[in-house]
Amino acid sequence: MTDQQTVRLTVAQAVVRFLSLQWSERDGRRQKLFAGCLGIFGHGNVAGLGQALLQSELEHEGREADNPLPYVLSRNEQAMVHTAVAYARQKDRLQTWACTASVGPGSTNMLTGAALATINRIPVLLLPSGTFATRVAAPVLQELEQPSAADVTVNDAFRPLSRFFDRVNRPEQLPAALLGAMRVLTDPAETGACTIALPQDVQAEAFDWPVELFDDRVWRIARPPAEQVDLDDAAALVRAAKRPLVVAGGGVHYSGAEEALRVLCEQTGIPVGETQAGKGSLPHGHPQEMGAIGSTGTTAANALAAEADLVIGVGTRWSDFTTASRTAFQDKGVRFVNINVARFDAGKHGGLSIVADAREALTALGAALEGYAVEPGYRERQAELWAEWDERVEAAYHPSELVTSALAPGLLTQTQVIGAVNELTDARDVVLCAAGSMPGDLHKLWRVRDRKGYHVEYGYSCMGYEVPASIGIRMAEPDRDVFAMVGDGGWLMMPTELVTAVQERLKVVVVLVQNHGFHSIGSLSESLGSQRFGTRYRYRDASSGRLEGEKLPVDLAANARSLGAHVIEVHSADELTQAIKEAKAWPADGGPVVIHVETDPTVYAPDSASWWDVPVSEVSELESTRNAYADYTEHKARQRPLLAPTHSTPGDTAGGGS
Ligand SMILES: Cc1ncc(C[n+]2csc(CCOP(=O)(O)OP(=O)(O)O)c2C)c(N)n1
Ligand SMILES: [Mg+2]
Repeated sequence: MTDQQTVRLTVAQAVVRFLSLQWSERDGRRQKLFAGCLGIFGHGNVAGLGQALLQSELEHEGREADNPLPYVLSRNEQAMVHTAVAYARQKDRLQTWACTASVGPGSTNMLTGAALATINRIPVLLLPSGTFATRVAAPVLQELEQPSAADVTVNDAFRPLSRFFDRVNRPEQLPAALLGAMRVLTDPAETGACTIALPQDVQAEAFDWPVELFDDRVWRIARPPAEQVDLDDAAALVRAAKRPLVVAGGGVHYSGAEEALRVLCEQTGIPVGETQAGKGSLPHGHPQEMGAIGSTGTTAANALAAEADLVIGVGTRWSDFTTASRTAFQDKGVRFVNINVARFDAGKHGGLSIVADAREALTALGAALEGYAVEPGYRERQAELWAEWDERVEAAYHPSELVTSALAPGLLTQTQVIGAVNELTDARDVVLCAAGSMPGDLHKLWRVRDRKGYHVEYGYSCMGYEVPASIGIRMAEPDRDVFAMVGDGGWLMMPTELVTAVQERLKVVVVLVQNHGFHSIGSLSESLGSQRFGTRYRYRDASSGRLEGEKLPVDLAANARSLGAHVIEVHSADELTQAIKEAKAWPADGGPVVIHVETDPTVYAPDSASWWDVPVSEVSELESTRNAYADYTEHKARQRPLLAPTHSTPGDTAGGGS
């Protein structure tokens, strides 16, 4: 016996108590790390974490607001991870949710969410349940049996998708697992899905825990400063550049670096192109704001990218959409400076790495660039390019009579829908999207007026993210209205989470864009010579045997209504205006509103003058494919390796011209 003070709890009770006591802190502000626990119970967790969460809820009966780990029942385990991710992203990664799922399919349903969280660098804590650690009654219901590896469970599938993984087979292992997960969740460079697999028997097992496991614990979110040598080199590179360009990624938002970026850009005149996660880094209308960059970019940002001799990436992981599959940057001597809290991203494109917090690094770089500004001609070029683009956006928001009269009765253009939502919502409202043709159109066209007003998940671009994510955003910031733009394809993947919004009386607005199939992949297919094959929602035609028959008699408005939403069906621009106003006036605790609108999938947003690498069949019996392949090889020729190292001494080899 020792004089160690202990408290006897089950593993699950210990998990709940521990999570209740975690805090994050940044810039002197402290907040709960976990807003609560999302879950769906089954035999893996009902008596373990389920019992522990019940106990916590009952302890706070009548004082629900004091319950440190409230439970929210979701409808699908993938969806609950999306909800947690959206919440964490909206909270700049300072707060998140835990997610508990049952053994087997309940847990593996979370895999897609895990991948999405890790790819987008968003913290979520996943608690999949596992089959008996003791294995006395194996195989149990839903247990995977691998004849060649007896200790493998379906939860091993989380390993490659998680930034931290542990399985607690013995209660003694729990403290280290919890502390490890907290460390990674709160590390801005490492963060992503953190998974602690909890076998069903272990969850219910009692243990004498050291009391200090349940002390309040504060995790300070680091703001590592840049090293002076790196800043000096970066400043020298900027001073030597004629056409510098900033590419702002999600890291600008997570760090809260928007103001530092604005100051730097105003001081120097350096223009900014934004990735999907970085959109809104500068507000719409700022003179250095060139909007979206890359495959779904504005012609303004893309023209400047093509000419840039120095590209300063801030908090970006340089996805192919950002680099237009490495065709965006065409200057022969182009060099990169990468400001990123993750060394992994900072090293990309042979860039000069500034491994630092974005806000800290931008502020310090601004100081190092004292007295420097781009030439006036470069500012003029930015203004011209932007004016030209903005005019196109205006025309897309308000299509001419010529365009609208060509549409079938009752149809609107998608860009018209985007325009109406943009113009009739408040600056602080959040537009939300993830997959289909809408993310690209929003990236180009949406006018962001608030740093947290744009939420497009485009790391995993996961159909079905939108409805569950709208719940996460609304829970994170109940004083903002959230408008989820969802295609009919995306809707059909995950409409059911609407029921969770009904249950929680959450006002979320879904703009459900019906175009009878995949506008996005349909046009991609056409451009690649595959003739929109298999991308339309049609009956199988009796004579041809192909999916080319009549449109399907699917009533998605009725579908939304059946799930408990208030549904508004619109058939004209005026009705759309009324619907958005009605949604805005909808009570804050009135539950979900769905605006159902049909659009014409053959009217496109303005072109980006850019490219995205999707391979085309090299040989084909189809002329359409052969033509597409010829086109493809032309684009491929513009692709660049972006390998040239950016040396620290300008005038030596960096930016050296060829
Ligand atoms: C889960 C998932 N499956 C498949 C895809 C590939 N995909 C991207 S967009 C798309 C079609 C989306 O259709 P819809 O939501 O109707 O939007 P639209 O293209 O019509 O704008 C598909 C199948 C994906 N991104 N996510
Ligand atoms: Mg569609």
